[in-house]
Amino acid sequence: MRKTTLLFLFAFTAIVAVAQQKKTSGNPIFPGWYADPDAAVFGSDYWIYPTFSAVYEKQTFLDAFSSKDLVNWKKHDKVLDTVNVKWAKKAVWAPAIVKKDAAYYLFFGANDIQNDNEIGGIGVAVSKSPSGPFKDHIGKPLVDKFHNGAQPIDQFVFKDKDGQYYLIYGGWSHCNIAKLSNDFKSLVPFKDGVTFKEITPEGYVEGPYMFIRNGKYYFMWSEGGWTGPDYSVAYAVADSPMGPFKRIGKILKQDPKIATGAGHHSIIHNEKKDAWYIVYHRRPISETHGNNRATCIDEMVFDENGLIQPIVITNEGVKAQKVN
Ligand code: FUB
Repeated sequence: MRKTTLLFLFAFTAIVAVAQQKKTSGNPIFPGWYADPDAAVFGSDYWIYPTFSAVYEKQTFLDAFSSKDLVNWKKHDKVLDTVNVKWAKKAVWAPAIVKKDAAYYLFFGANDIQNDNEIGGIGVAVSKSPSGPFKDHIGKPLVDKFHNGAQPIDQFVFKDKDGQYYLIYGGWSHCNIAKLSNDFKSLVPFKDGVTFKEITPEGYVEGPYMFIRNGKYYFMWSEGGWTGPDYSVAYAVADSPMGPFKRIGKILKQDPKIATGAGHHSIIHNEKKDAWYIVYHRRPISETHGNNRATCIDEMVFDENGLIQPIVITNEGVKAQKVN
């Protein structure tokens, strides 16, 4: 065979390989150590806001990623930087994004406080664009103390059917729900005067997430230790965001042939196709270091009774899917 023919064949094979690769997202979906991914849909774009997974002292910013098809992702550097949040010094964790009216709000944990005497907790930053720059919304943490034993980290913002926004959060195996004020600058007590209501289900460790499907409230959380292989996700279903939440079972966990420590997730619902995706982090089988976590995506399927089927974690990820 002539050299030019060989070169042509080589180039053709490479092009076909790239084209085939592009048909699915692959897992991880973007390079780098990124954990605790919070996913959202804004207009015709998917967005993911993860934790930069590194030693606490280097966790002083948050990057974001956007995509039109779940396959090709664009990085947005430092959408939040602690330069714009005076009280946040380290351990900027587990972003939670929400769009309200004309603004984007990015909730985050910072400083990994161990007691009520330390400065830190859950903050909120605001921007006119999903790509930032996000600036501190209130100049101090929104939650800066332990309530009901919950470390103020791992926040999720949930919008109920009536338009009320709730902060659902908590580490150290306790989960609280609190009502957000309309301007997201404070928390509003419930009718009984209590501000923080504990909704911790059996097995809960951290990383709460909530969504509504067919009128039911699905509550999900992470179990196990985040630096180890047994990190995983379980869920419960209730008729109210306050629960009570009775644990149904685990739906995401390691597959030692693919990856370990699969947990701290969020959900994408493509309403047009009624397709559900779970976005989560996991540790490649070649890695054992706690921080070596990468962001992945797989399909989430319900059975006819509305129960979530165990997630099959893959190397392929998901097929291309536009928002509309
Ligand atoms: O990324 C730091 C911490 O690891 C998160 O806050 C936890 O949920 C765990 O994923």
